[in-house]
Amino acid sequence: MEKLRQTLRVKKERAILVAAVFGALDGGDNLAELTALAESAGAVVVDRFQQKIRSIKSSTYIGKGKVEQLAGRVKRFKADVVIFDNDLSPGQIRELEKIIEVKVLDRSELILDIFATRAKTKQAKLQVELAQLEYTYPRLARMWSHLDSVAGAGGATAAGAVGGIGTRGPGEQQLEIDRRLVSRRITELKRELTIIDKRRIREINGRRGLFKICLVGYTNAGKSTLLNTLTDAGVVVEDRLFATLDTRTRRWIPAKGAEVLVSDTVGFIKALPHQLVASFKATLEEAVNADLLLHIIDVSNPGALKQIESVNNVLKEIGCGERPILQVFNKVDIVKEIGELEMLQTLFPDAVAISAKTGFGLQRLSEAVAAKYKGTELLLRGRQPVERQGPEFSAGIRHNY
Ligand SMILES: Nc1nc2c(ncn2[C@@H]2O[C@H](COP(=O)(O)OP(=O)(O)OP(=O)(O)O)[C@@H](O)[C@H]2O)c(=O)[nH]1
Ligand SMILES: [Mg+2]
Repeated sequence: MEKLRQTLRVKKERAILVAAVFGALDGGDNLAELTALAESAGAVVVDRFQQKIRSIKSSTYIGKGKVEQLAGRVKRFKADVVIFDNDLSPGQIRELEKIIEVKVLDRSELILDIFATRAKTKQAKLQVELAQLEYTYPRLARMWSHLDSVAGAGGATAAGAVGGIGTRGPGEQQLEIDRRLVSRRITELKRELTIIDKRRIREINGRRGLFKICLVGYTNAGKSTLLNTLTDAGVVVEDRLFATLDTRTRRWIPAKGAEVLVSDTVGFIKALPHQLVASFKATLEEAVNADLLLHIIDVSNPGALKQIESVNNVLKEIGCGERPILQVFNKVDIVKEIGELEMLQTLFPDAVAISAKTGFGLQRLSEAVAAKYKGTELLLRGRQPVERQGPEFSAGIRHNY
């Protein structure tokens, strides 16, 4: 099982990135994000290109001629892996690998790989493992053929058979054994996660009388930085994608007499694999239960508007499309295009502009949150009293299992 996971790793490998786009090329947005993803996974990007396509080729996604060009570039740049921005079917990956002769990964596999390297808590580890297994389950055949070629067919001949395509040798049996192992492990993971989820739900219920805020937003938008600035939380902040995979909750007093809980959680990205959204449901429960969502937007990023749309889509997917939400324009200290910021302001006139790093605008943010808090205070008083949980609670609630 561990071997299988390693085949999807991109650590310290020389990567060529490919983004196949329909219609007009987007000026490199797709490649910029894919580069950040590949580098977050530890790869070195040696070449990248966008390919305009009119239709998807069922066998190789992009046209055969282009695949051959790609194979040439792989040799020239001594690449170990080709990463597509698009999601590829197991069959397409198999065909591409045959021609290109190095490992081919798609965007979802890359994201899953980053999550796997970032997961620190027991819950996050289980959640990532579940998502990876569910994603890779239909791809097991491909991975075994890949492993066989890596091991010089040693895997297939170990039990005395001549390996190769179409032969019902031990390779095939191994695949069956693996399928069974994977499906057993998936059941096990789901059972373990259910136990952890129950504990989390008890905790969330225990905070019923408090006003809860959840920081949501695109990965790298500055959610953890904001939580740290507001509450001295000491959460790790990094200029890498998916720095945070678990939830931290801290107490914050935005105005006299107004005490709220703020939770920082996992960031979103365009086309987040569904398997990840599903297995991170419990971590995202914080957002579902929040009285107010603060949508943190990196307005220094030229793709901010598209990122807002992606976040809104994930919010809908996890069932909080209708929650009260306040847009927070972060990183205003490094905005270069004032025109774009003004355009965003016309679209979201209530948004509060801040810099989580310099502290700019935090007073206005506190006032805006306090106003929302006052609006629901009466409602909150009607809820059950809060269970105070001793010194651990005042030091901040951690969700590290
Ligand atoms: N200049 C500037 N940089 C910021 C600001 N807020 C955050 N950053 C930087 O942006 C990067 C990402 O910040 P994080 O707080 O880790 O972002 P996040 O939203 O928690 O990211 P994930 O956990 O990956 O979803 C770090 O390098 C921060 O120092 C800001 O207001 N101004
Ligand atoms: Mg974070």
